[in-house]
Amino acid sequence: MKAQKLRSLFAGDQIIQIVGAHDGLSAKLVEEAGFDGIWASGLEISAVNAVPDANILTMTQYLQAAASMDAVTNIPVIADCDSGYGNVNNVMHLVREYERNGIAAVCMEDKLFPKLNSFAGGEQKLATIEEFSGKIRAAKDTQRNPDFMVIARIEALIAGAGMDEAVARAEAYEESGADAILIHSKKNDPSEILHFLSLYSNRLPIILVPTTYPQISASELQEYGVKMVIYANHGLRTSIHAIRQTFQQIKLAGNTLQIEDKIASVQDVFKLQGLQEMLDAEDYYTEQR
Ligand code: SPV
Ligand code: MG
Repeated sequence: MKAQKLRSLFAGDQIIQIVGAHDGLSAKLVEEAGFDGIWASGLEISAVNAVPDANILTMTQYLQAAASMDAVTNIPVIADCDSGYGNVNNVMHLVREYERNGIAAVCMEDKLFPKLNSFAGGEQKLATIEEFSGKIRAAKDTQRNPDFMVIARIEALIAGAGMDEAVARAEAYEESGADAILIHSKKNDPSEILHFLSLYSNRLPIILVPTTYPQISASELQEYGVKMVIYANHGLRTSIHAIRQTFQQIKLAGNTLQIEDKIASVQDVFKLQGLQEMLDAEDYYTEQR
């Protein structure tokens, strides 16, 4: 059902805007803010476990986080599946499991396992075009619901492999049956991405993650024909900042008086937990009938 919803967003004329989350609560906040979908971010999920974004966690842990997001929201979840957690066998397994858990789309990147976050420096090791194309074909052959989407993420620009390589990969992944292309860049302006867009003929929908080039707006990206934008980690970074400030203020003041009106109320927490709905259901089902 959510896969169908996501397909219909792709068929519409508006740019799709989704936001990163790492659990049920952060996913609910994405939905509450009115976004189109949720990005089950590998960076966020690993960060809230305080481990690097480098496949330290297992597929099951990433899947559980994504499934918790899906369980409490009505908008589609797109799961960041890194490089597919292994080889084509792992890819087939992940597609079965993510699809079975209600996830609308999976995104896989053309790096080797274990992957390293694209902004982490270090060596970004690319899979060969043939190897990654095999993963896309395996994923597409495994899915059961035709609406489920497989997004191919190109890391050639991140790895310094050049524009020609990035375009060649987009064409190869399109050929392999990918439903959309995510082209990633770590440049601090959109020039590299705009150059890519001018060379790739946009046959598949294009997805961007403008973390390092935040100056370009969604409406400008829409004019360039971009179909989806992912604000991948802004909730996580907000919460780190806010929690740190609150804790420092409590430590300094020796009480919580100054921060009480700056933080969410307990009633707000209850609302996000669906407390009233639970109590209403309890009354309804325990009434004498
Ligand atoms: C994530 O959110 O985990 C992503 C986006 O994959 S990035 O951190 O930019 O690689
Ligand atoms: Mg990631």
